[in-house]
Amino acid sequence: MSGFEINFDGLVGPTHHYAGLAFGNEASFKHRHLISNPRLAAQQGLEKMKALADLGLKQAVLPPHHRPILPELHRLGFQGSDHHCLEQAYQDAPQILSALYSASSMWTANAATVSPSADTQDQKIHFTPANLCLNYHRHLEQYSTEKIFKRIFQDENYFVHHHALPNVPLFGDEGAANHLRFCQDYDQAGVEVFVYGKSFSQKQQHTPTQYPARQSLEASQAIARLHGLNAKNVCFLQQNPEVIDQGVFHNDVISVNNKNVLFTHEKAFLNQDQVLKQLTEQLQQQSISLNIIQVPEQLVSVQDAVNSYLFNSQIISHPNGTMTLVLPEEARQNQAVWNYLQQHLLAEKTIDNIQFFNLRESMQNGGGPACLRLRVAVNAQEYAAIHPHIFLNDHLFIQLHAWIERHYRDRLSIHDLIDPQLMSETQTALDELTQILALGAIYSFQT
Ligand code: SUG
Repeated sequence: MSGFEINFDGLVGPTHHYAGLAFGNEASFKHRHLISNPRLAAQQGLEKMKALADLGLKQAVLPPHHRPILPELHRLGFQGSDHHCLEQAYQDAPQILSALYSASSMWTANAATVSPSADTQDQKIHFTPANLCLNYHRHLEQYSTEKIFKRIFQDENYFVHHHALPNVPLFGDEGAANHLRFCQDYDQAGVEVFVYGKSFSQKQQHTPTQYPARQSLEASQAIARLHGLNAKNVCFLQQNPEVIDQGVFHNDVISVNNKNVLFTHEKAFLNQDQVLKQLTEQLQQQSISLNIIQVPEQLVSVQDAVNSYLFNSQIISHPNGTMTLVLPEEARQNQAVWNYLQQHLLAEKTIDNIQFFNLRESMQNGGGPACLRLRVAVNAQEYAAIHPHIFLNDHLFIQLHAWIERHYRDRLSIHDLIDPQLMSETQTALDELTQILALGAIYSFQT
């Protein structure tokens, strides 16, 4: 067996709700305080996983993080019984309560940056959890992410785990959402491209003015060093600040790649013509011939790309060499995007098929198909060393489906977060999930 890529999708947690927490992510802002449906959200994500597993891809599940984070409420000065703390927080600081209940760990493209063993000096797979330090609710994820990853990728012969970078904007890191890896085949050495929004050390004229640049160059450089990547096989590209200001809060909202294919909007990067020419040459030196599908503004505007999440898609490779683009339903509903897909993308023939999924519950918080998955390229030995019980097969699908039915609510408002019942329901659900996935004690209430 040669190498392949595993998609690790985050299961949506039972406290999924709309809080408007992510400044610069326009969907999050637009849908704040809408009533959510956690059960539907989890089912929609699980259906996507099942469809990809049915296509013969390796598909794994990452558990949600434990919520609420009660010790954090105490740290912030809320005192008394748990219920009293929740009520006080709801009255005084509802945004903090939402943050401590957020199910944002579902977007596992932001969980970590992963470098496959074919790229690293010690020939092991390296993981760095993202610190997500520009958003309070998201920076809380890094600790559980590290713990869960160490549990799933335990064997030190194959896997190396780093701590998240320091929690300051200088090292702001959003994980794989700002990371592309080009290769001829998954187990061959690749070129890793780190896309940053801002540099603190380089004198720059161009930075966004409306919305924050979440990923820093300094963070990307630190990860390349930590992972032992060869400088010849690394490239740092700056995101176009203009598109960050139009709601492209991560690079994966405007570009996606698979193997030697880059699917991107013409406005994704700063000095795009020049940097893509350089990238093509760099890849050529590694015997990788870059195939760029670049979408002009004239056919799909940045605004249409942000609204439809055309680029927050997954390009998947089938064993026969064909590729499918996995898109959110919103891309079918956008006329400009639909026309582009039919008249240009499919006619161009790099991508052979397109498939749409309804992920509306996640989309309304700015999370499309690509946000929900973390890619890990492995060889056969590494695959065999991964915790086996998280791989989706028909049996696990049925178990998880029933588990969601048993434990998830079908409506959740911000006000429901003070319901003590929600806290105990969530705890029971996660306790049971760790048994289904045979993960042992990974949550704080279990230790
Ligand atoms: O960080 N939304 C997430 C969406 C992450 C999408 N991931 C990728 N593009 N890879 C974010 O902006 C909204 C939560 C709320 O408002 O309730 C949120 O965190």
